Amino acid sequence: MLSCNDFYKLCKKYSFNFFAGVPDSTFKSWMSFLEKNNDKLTNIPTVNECEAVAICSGYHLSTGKIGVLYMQNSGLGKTVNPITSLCDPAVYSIPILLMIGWRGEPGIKDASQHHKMGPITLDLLETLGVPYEIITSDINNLEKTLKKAREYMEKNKQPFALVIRKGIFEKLEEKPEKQTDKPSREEAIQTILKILNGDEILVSTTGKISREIFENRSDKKDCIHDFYNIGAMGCAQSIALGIALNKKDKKIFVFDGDGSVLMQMGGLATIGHYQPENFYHIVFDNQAHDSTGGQPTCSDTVSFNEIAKACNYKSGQVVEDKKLIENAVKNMLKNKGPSMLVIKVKKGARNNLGRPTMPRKEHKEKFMAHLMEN
Ligand SMILES: Cc1ncc(C[n+]2csc(CCOP(=O)(O)OP(=O)(O)O)c2C)c(N)n1
Repeated sequence: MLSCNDFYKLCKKYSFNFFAGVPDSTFKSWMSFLEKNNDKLTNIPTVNECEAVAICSGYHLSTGKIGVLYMQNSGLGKTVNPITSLCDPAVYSIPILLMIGWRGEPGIKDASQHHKMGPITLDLLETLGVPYEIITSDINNLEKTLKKAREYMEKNKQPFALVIRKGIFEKLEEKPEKQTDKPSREEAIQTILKILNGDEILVSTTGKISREIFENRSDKKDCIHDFYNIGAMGCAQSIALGIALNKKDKKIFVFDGDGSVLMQMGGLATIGHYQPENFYHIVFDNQAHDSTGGQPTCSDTVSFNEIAKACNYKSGQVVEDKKLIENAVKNMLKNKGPSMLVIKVKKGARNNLGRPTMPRKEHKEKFMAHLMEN
């Protein structure tokens, strides 16, 4: 196991002091270490991975130093544009150390949304002309790699990647969450599901939100009203818009997270512009990327409901009190959408949370059949 402190010492030794990115569970412990040691290292959690490329570029432009961008390999897909059109030597030649969590590595069990990106990650880096090393828990190799990366980037002024295998970092003890009166995300979901009549269409975001919806559906077999957007983080709202515009006689709900909305916040403008009256956007705001280990988002300084209204949603409200959720949802349903309800929830989920069990494509076919026949 790689100790966070050893990794930290190497970062210091090779002058990697500035971090920005979107978390991945592959380096969950390193993320908590960064949070605790933010007086020693700078860490900027970003809303998406493209933003992190840009911030690291600005860091380089203003200091001549090299930043570290951490992300899951799904995020690498998003960064293809800024890597090729900003950092590539054909344009500005900007070095960044990419720290990539390798989900879906061939031969290692992982969820289906990683099955494509896992096996093509190294090929993608090769296509981009980004040299890489695969990082294991061997500290001596890591030191050699950081030295090599530093030398390569200084000489060539280009990105270099560390591909981080799953499970190499030591596990750190998790500190108990602060006591709060806020409901858990699952309690809030349960309250809403009880109010709905069962005919609404529900599109949910990446991570534990989708798992909690599935777990609280009494018919765990078909779930024909639900579309679980298990990958494509931030896209649930736009999938729902595509459905809402074409199924005007149905009420379309999005169950979203603060991290997910932030990742594609521009989508709110399209929703507001097209004014789907049957569109109900619920944001479970725990100020964290709970599904990858609870790393903070910047939502504590964001008013999603005000942003939604400024993007032409018909209404936007916030509830913090468990007892007010029911009324807020009922009120929302009395009026035409698009509307947003932000529910402040606490971090965390139960340990025995299951996952949707039906095969993805089969589930999609049933969902489509239901939508198209009704
Ligand atoms: C492009 C991309 N980057 C990162 C991830 C890893 N990831 C999966 S779920 C998640 C957190 C989602 O946070 P939020 O929407 O706030 O929901 P929560 O888990 O807090 O309920 C992250 C960062 C991903 N799936 N895709």
